[in-house]
Amino acid sequence: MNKILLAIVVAAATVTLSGCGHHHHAMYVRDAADRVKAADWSKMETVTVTMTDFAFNPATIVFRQGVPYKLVIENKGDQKHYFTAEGFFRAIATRKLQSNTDGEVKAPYFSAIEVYPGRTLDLYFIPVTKGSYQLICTIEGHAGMGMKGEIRIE
Ligand SMILES: [Cu+2]
Repeated sequence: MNKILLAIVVAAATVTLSGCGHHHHAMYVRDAADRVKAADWSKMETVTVTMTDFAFNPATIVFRQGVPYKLVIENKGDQKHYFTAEGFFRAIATRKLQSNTDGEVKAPYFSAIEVYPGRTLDLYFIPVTKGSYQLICTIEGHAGMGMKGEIRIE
């Protein structure tokens, strides 16, 4: 398990370094660790998004810039689903992704989060870059059946 977690962190760090010098939209929040450390997590707000077969509820999720959040991503469907939102993940300072039963992963950022049926994962983060970002489930056919949404940072 430790080796798997380490591989994820290393892969993420590698992409961060190779991203230097590219356009802003292709990059991630560079000072994420400092922002995470400086934030007052006692003021954290909790937002829940529920995945079903085949929708995100709510389909539009709004966060306020600078506020620490726990985003609870729960899968109440009968199938596994992906919370894929690359633009959003590039716009936030990620603290960690946590499972209430299995542990947590600390990484600079994620590009997609898969949640098994009946399970929940919590994403701890701070919104940094204002904008509107696409949210979809990347499993074939799911977005077409309605599994898409929007995440806004205001
Ligand atoms: Cu799906």
